[in-house]
Amino acid sequence: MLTRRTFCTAVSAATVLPAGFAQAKNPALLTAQKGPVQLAPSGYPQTEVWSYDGSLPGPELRLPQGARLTKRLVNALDQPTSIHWHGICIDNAMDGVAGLTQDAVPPGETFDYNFALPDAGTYWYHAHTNSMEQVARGLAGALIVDEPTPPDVDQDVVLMLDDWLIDPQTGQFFADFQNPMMLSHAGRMGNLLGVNGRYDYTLTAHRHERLRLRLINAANARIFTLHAEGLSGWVVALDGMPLVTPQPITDALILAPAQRMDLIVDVTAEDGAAAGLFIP
Ligand SMILES: [Cu+2]
Repeated sequence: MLTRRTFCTAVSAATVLPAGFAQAKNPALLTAQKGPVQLAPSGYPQTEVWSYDGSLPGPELRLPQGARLTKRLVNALDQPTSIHWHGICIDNAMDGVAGLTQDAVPPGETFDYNFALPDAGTYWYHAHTNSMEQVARGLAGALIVDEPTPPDVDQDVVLMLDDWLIDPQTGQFFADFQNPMMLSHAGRMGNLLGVNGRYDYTLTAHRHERLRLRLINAANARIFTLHAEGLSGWVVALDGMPLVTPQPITDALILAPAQRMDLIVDVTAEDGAAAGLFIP
């Protein structure tokens, strides 16, 4: 149905695509809600997604190391939900696993998350109630904790990889989230791949710029294999943990579901040439 290219950094003087998503109204709140977004290419119907604050992925939360994250989850869905803060060393009561560390938040109710962020790195947050469906419908976002002195780069960009299983006729998610055939094989694989909620995500960068790319695999089941082209650099962190010795990028980059990988890369492509991370 769609392009196999996940994203590219266009080194030509292209314009960055408009986000086109609503912004959070109240920064103290994180509202799980339903709403339409244009996930598939124009010409296809909009998709009714479940998201935080109406954007897919949810708002990028970025705080300094040592800060506290305080968010009131507002459940505007019509089923219970909760938020798990993936990879953070956290008070257990804040971990968001419904039935284990808290009760799921019923529709129309709220839950106050309030916890310290002891470690810098690339994390993410996602629903942890009926996760197979809620995460697949879009309830996820990036959580970035900045070092006191971050590496010197020209751009620091989150790239949230995902796939969605959408009926091209209706634009809606195929609703059999517990499909036995999928569960007993490789899991629920989408037919539409995207980055930061877009099937055609591009990032504008120029030759010799140094980029920190924070990859997050938000897909339920897909393992992403990416090849760097027109970029050279290192893997510098995995799952929020800085590597003692950065690893030069020589082979394919492989990200399992929920895995995170920080790259620092220099754009080596000539001006006007395409560069990026591609699925072979
Ligand atoms: Cu998780």
